[in-house]
Amino acid sequence: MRKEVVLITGANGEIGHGLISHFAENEKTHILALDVMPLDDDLRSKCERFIQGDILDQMLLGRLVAEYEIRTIYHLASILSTKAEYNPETAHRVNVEGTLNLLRLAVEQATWQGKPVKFLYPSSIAVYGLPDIATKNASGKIKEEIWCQPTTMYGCNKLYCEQLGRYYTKYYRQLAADKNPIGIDFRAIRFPGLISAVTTPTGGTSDYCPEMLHHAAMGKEYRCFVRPDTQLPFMVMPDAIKALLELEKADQSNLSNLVYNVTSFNPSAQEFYDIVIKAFPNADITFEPDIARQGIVDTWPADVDDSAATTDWGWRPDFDQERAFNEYLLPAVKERYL
Ligand code: AKB
Repeated sequence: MRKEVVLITGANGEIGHGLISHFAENEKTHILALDVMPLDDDLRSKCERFIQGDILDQMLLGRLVAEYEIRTIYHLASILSTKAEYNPETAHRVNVEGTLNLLRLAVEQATWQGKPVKFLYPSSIAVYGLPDIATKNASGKIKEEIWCQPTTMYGCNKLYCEQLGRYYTKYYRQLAADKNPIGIDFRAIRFPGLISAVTTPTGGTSDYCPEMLHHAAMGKEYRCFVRPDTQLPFMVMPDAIKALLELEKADQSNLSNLVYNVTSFNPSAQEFYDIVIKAFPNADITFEPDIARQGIVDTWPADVDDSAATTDWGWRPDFDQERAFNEYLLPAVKERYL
């Protein structure tokens, strides 16, 4: 008998940390964790098994199919927006070919199991591409179907993988004579910038908020790479984990979309700075905008409309801006660094 597991790729990343900790504390879930980097020691004991390996390694993925019954996949592995711009072709391989490998694995598992495998995919506000700052300021809350003209490789990859998810769910091998109706159940969330109190992001362009907070708490100087008036939607990590878990549990018949926006609050960089400086009055933070990275952030929406998620699966964040800082971020970073 193959062991029933939940597969988490990119397990050592920020969302992986939150997800594995949640499963370990709240649910009897056997986790098969995969990452190209070693998994942090405190997470290893929470997993059934950790494999250090690459999602581009098809032999490795083939062995997983043979050994485990994978009921749900949280495919978190990806190269984020800033890092992707330094090597777009490598990013494409990891973000697109890697996802394709996992989708294929999911279909194979579904065929063995005789029922669809759930595939949870973190997409991003990077799929949006607003043409200029005037349009961004005038657009308000962006719905899922508009301004999907990304300007980054990462954004292109995420948007395309959403489409691959749709294809594998609804149209895979649609002309085959032996067409197998059992496929995958793809569900994606377009995350805003994420802020965790226990990990710091690497390689993203929304990283200025979490970086500002963690540098201030550590007593390290921080040069913020965007203008003070820059505005993006954000969410704290516990709400990101909650969103993934709630979408996973949602009744399929209630889901009118395969892809959903979620958000919580959307401070300007100046507002974020004001809160951080109040909590850490000696923090050494200055604004030194990097024109290229600023250009990317300026194409992302100032806010998103997450009403479809609210209607279809009852989405509501636990943390608004005030609660996020007062009850999660500030107490946790102070305990961690001070
Ligand atoms: C990034 O900045 O690349 C990510 C994202 C917005 O998806 N945090």
